[in-house]
Amino acid sequence: MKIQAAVTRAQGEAFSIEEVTLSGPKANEVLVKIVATGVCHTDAVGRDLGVSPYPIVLGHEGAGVVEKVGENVTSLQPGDHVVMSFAHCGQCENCLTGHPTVCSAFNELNFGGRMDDHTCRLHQGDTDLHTFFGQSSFGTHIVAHERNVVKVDKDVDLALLGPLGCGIQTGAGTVLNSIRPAFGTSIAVYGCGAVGLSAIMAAKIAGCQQIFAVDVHDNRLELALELGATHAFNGKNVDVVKEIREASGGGTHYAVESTGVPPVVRQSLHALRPLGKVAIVGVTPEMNIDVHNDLMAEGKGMIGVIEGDSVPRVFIPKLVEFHKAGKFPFDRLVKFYDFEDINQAFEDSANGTTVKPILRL
Ligand code: CXF
Repeated sequence: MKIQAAVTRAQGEAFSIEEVTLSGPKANEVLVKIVATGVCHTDAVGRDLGVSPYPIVLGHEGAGVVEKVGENVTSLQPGDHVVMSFAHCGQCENCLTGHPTVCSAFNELNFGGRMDDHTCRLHQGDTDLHTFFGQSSFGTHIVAHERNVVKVDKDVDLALLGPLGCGIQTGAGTVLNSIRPAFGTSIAVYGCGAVGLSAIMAAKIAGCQQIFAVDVHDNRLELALELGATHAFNGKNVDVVKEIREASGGGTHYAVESTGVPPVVRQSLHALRPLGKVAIVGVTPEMNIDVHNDLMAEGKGMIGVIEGDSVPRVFIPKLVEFHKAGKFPFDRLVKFYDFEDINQAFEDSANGTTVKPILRL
């Protein structure tokens, strides 16, 4: 079928919305009409840094309605409201033990540019357009493997839900699936973008008593306080480590580092109390930080968490329930854009004016 999709033809090029051909669904795949899709920093990485082959259709926070199912699909049917998440093989030991975010084929399936049968579903003439995260949601329709398609409640505005497939599940899952803070403990969240703010809302759900928000933008810190942070520090104005150590009585029990900025990663470790644990979520450039004293003299821990260590088909419906109950108001992070304004949405995300852009298709 002919669809409209935002094509990235070469590294660093602006998106161009064009007619392309979509084939499939093959066996175990579904065809989804996209209603809306979130914009995530990783899409900008895909556009600018050549992590996946070009030409490509990016986008990995799609939400839409199932139009057609391929052979052998048993868990979905036409008309279902769905959110697409990351691709995973479903067969390796990590997938089978409930950790598909560290699937042994994660990089190949999400960044390799092809579906799991090594072919593409998007084409222009004789040219294959590569796939991103097994979905390529910057288009009016997509084909995805059944496994990374999550059925969601029809009672919620579907246009809001795409970011649950990546950015929001990353922040919330890091707290609720990975760190699992004990009731009444303290946590510091570095970076108040979509990931950090989702971590803050999740820390409130988990019953953290002190939730420290750190950012360099006052408007984001204000939003963090409205969403559950108990303290907010602007890293441009204060010594964050000193302030957090003082206010928490010697450092926090936990931290989530979502900036990927090496000096901030260092702060997140230093502002922990002995035995404290920091989850690294932000993607960093090459980074050298001396962790020996924190780890070996104070027993601190540092772990990397991908996609919130989530099982999307289990975790995303739970986040939707919390949202319906008013306990996970992630709609506060969102600004909607028309699909044609995709380049503007990326610009607003990069300069910090919009926390989570969502494109309406
Ligand atoms: C990504 C972050 C970098 C590692 C792979 C998963 N998540 C969302 O964009």
